Amino acid sequence: EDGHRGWLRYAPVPQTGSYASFPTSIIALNSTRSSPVYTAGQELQQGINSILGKQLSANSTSEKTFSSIIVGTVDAYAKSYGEIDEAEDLEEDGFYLSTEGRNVVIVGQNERGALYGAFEYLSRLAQGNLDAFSFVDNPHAPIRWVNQWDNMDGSIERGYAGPSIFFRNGLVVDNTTRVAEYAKLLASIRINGIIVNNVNANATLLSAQNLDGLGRLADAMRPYGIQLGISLNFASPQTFGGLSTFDPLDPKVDAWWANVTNQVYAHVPDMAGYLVKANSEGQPGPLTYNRTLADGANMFARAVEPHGGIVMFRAFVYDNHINETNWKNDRANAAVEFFQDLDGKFDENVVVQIKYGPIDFQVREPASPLFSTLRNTSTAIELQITQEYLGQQCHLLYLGPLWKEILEFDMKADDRPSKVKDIISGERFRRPLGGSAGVVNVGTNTTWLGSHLAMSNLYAYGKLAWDPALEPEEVLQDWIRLTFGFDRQVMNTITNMSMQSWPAYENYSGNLGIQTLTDILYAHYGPNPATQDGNGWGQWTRADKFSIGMDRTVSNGTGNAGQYPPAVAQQYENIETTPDNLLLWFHHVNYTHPLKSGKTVIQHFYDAHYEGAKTAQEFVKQWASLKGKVDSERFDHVLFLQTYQAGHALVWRDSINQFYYNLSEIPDAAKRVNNHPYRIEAEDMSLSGYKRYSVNPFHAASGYNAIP
Ligand code: BDP
Repeated sequence: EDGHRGWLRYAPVPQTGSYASFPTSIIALNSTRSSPVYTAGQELQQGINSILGKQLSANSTSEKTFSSIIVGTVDAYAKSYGEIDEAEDLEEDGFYLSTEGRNVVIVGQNERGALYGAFEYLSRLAQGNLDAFSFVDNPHAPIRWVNQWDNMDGSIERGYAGPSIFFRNGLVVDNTTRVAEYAKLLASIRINGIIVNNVNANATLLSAQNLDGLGRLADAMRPYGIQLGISLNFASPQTFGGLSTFDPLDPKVDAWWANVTNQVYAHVPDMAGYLVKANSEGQPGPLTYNRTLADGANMFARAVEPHGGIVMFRAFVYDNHINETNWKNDRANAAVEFFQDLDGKFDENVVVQIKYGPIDFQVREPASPLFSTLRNTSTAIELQITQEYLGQQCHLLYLGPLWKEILEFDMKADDRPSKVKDIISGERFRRPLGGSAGVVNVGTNTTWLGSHLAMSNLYAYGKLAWDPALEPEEVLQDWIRLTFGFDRQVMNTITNMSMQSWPAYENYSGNLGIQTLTDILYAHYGPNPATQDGNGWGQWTRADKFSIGMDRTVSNGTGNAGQYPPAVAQQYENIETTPDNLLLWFHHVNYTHPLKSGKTVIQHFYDAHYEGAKTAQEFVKQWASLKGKVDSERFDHVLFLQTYQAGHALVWRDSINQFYYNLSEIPDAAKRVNNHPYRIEAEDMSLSGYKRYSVNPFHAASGYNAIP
């Protein structure tokens, strides 16, 4: 159990009588090799053999045996067996699944839908569900993509599971076995597109050799209905193409991109489209030539339009050298400031891809106000499966509940229900396109993400992209059954640990909306609140001796609260109606400010850090109780990570508490902070073979020293 099959383990299930009348053959209608329907047939055959130990014959003709599993598109089904009523309700990528008659019928609106239906059926079998059911399932949104931040040299930006499965030494890899396996996992959670290279893109991806390579990647993923797309570097016409400019309104530049795009499509005829990060964090973009971001996006849109492609244009545009001395400056305002005047100016095949919060994947952020600003532009939400600021897969953090909260948030645009999930689906503002992009960053590690338990996040991402109405806990439990089997204690324990994991991490990292308080300058990992302020990145806390928090009100602060529709703006403007967990996101208050709970801000900090770290200690015991119930390979791996997390949670607790104690000099009512009665400093022991060194940042170690 090295994790490489993820949740598609197809472990044998305890069988009951109802398995006796199981179908004896699989018919994959009109399938040609490497088509998704063919894949569906193969997958059903292998999966059923593995789950039920039944060897079914598989063929592509319509001749039924007494009882068959029939999988195909709605058109293929109608030709062989006649129309089915439910077909009328099918939308793009949707499927109809019925086990009610003698046959199992799996019909997709298209081939991809048929494959999704097959995976759904297998998922139910693997969870021991043999009920008779019949239903139509359609996606909430058409775009359900993942992004990989893989570099051409094989490294992965913010990837925590080894090098890239796509690139090595500047080139696309030759062996695409892992690529196909990844595509299979993605298809099983109904993902339909993937951007394979980093948003900080390298133009050498466009070399002739790499275009061949892209063709190879697309071929490996096409049988799973996953369309390939790529990130582009805006300056490519100049840096790679040898032109003197990359001005998006220069006809030479336009022609250059049209030509490159034609070449890309010659290798990947069904390419999904482009992803573009422009004028952000040092990346080139149209602003260099005083052109708008829409001018830039539309240039790519024109190039892909004849091929049916789309452009995902990122809203993550901000100045990373903002002047902190100006009280009114605020990075959280950037996206709306850059995009508000461009609404309606993007071509129809452009989708603006918006990170869930206004800053950057922090442990707690409000939903980005840009979701309600853009009414005449298609939008998608960007989520992060890779835990960049959230413990980098060394800390357990099940993200389903965080995403759910954002997706269900009501922006109240024009005082009408306007949940984020219905904005990004295109429904609320009647847009033709929309959906989600999840930054995954799997690597060559057999666990894909570097941690077995972190895979629940990838699973939940796909499930919520398809249907945001799902409950994250139920999604988690499906994943647990598929990944670890049916034992009740295993189920309860992993459920408890996962559901407590976001609150725990928030408790021992950054509370009350102050952001995660990791090191900001590079690693984004351990505690380092001192790096938040005093630089141009704009993830400021404005903490001083007496007070803390960003005043984002319209009346006294940066005006950010005013970027939301009036009903939400009023809620955040007013300190009384701002929820405590976003208090310091929107307001600057004294450490002694009382919260709704009655505690002061500083005492809440102290207490929460103790509580969060305590929960992380309990995870170790909870996991250890599963010894013998989980195979030893995964048991040991998870135990190692949980033990590590328990230790690191203490580092977090004490660093953050000490930092704010030093700053405020307000004692902890429970007399724990700055006073550790039970602690024995390693540097006070007699050391043999160990050296002492001073730790930077100093507050990450008690006594400022570590003994490695
Ligand atoms: C930040 C990451 C950086 C990414 C950037 C982005 O630290 O590595 O390039 O986001 O999303 O969170 O473009």
